[in-house]
Order: sequence, then structure tokens, then C-alpha cells
Amino acid sequence: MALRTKVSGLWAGLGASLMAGAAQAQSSLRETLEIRGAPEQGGVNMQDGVTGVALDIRALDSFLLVIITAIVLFVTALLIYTIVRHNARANPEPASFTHNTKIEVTWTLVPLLILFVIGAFSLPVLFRQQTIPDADVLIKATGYQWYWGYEYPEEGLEFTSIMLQPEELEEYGYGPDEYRLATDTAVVVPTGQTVVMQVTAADVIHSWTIPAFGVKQDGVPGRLAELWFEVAEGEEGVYFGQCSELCGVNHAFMPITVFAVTQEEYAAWLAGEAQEFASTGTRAPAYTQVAAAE
Ligand SMILES: [Cu+2]
Repeated sequence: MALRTKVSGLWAGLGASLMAGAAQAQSSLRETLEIRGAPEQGGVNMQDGVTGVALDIRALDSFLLVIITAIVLFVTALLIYTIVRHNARANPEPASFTHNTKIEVTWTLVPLLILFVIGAFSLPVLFRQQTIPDADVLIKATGYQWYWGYEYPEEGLEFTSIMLQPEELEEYGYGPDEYRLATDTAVVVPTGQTVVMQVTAADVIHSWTIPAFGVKQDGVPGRLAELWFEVAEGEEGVYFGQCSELCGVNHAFMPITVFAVTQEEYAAWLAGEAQEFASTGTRAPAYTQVAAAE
């Protein structure tokens, strides 16, 4: 807890007015967006998928549920049959054979066949997820103890994303339910476009994920991994994720917030960020125009 205080204290000290300026650039976007991807109290199902890969994962999950249920029912029925039919009272003289080739071949081949069928449906999803297409938008996410940093290298834009404290939520347009999900700045992405996210880390291993997008990727120091997603048009909204690799004492306090917006809103946001930098001419701690500074 001492470390956490130290981190938030550090950021609070980095020029409150500049941070507020950066927050303003996004607060107008926040107002137009519904919260779409968030955990629900008591929920057991996966969040609704808004990318092709996420929908594939949901479909695979439902399909596996059918197979698993069939296996559970079959094994339970066998157990019950054995308990009733072969107990000492019903079957006082047990059989004494130890091998049955037919049954042994069957119980080897049938599970093999089941695994083969599962693999035939699961591998294509894995390949779709792991084959990185050409990017319309390229973003780099870097995990730090304990916050995320983002760069839009083609736009020369970079900023950090820090979890909001309970008393800050309202100011940023969130409610108490979004504590430990909402951050001061969000990753902004356009819908209907392929976003490639490079994921790495600066200190220890972190993991970047948005459940509704069906993506999760470890950020490993010294390595640049990639993930991709394309949020379907019409699915604009706020989506949350959380660091998913145990990374230290404040692992639970470095959430991920993504604003999925229309392409027009995205272009306007980028232009707004550029303008804001031009007007201040300062390397703001939250948003920094590195290209312009060069
Ligand atoms: Cu982490």
C-alpha cells in the first residue's frame, strides 16, 4: 500500500493543470459512449463479444460446453450403473477377468476422436487470433509497475493511463462500479478498422487484455508481442480490461480502458490532441506529441 501511495503521489505531482487538459480532450468522447464491456455483479457468462475473434471464442465455448456436458452425463450414468449393478449385494460373485481388448481400444480411440474434433474447431480460432493482419491503426502498449503507457507511433502521440481513485470517478464520467476499471486516459480506437497493438513491458511481465475483444497478450520486458482486433461498426463504447499477469503488489490497480469510437470521432480526437499540444507547446505528462517535439 505504501508503494501504491508513492506511485499515485508521483503522478499527482506532475502538473495538475496539464493532466486536466488531457482529460478534457477525452471527456467529450466519454459523454457520447455507453459502457459496453465491463464485468457484471454476479455474472457468470463471458462479456458480449464485439470482434470477430471474440465471437469465434464464444461459439467455441458454447460448442465445448455441449461436449463437456455430454461427457459428464455419460460418465455419471456409467458410475450410477456400476454402483447399482456391481455392488456386493447385487453382484455377490464378481467377475475375475482383467483385460478386455475391445473396450480398451474403444476407450482409447473415442477420446482421441473427441480431442481431434475439438482441435479441428479450436485451432482455426487460435490461428485467426495469432495471425496479425496489416494494421490500419498501430498502438504500442507498455506495462509498468503499475500503470500502462500507450504510444501511437504513426501519430507521434504517447501518454500514460493511470487508474482513477474512487473520488476521481465522477469527474471523469464514471460511477463507483467502475472503480479499478476506469483510467484517467483511455486508449482510443476506431471501429471497423484493424488495430494492431504491440505489447511489451518495462519492468516485469504484465498482460494486456480486453475480454469483449477476445484478446490477451503478455507484455514481456525486452520483447515486442502483437495482438489485433477490429471492433465491429456500431459497437462503439467503453471497454474495460485489467492487467492479467500477476506483476506485484499493485497488480489489481492497473486497469485498461478503451474507447471504441467511429472513424470520424477518432480522426477528430487525433486532430484535437495535436492541436492541444500545439497550443501548450509543452510535453504534457499525460499526452505527449513526440513527433512535434522532434
Ligand atoms: Cu501488471
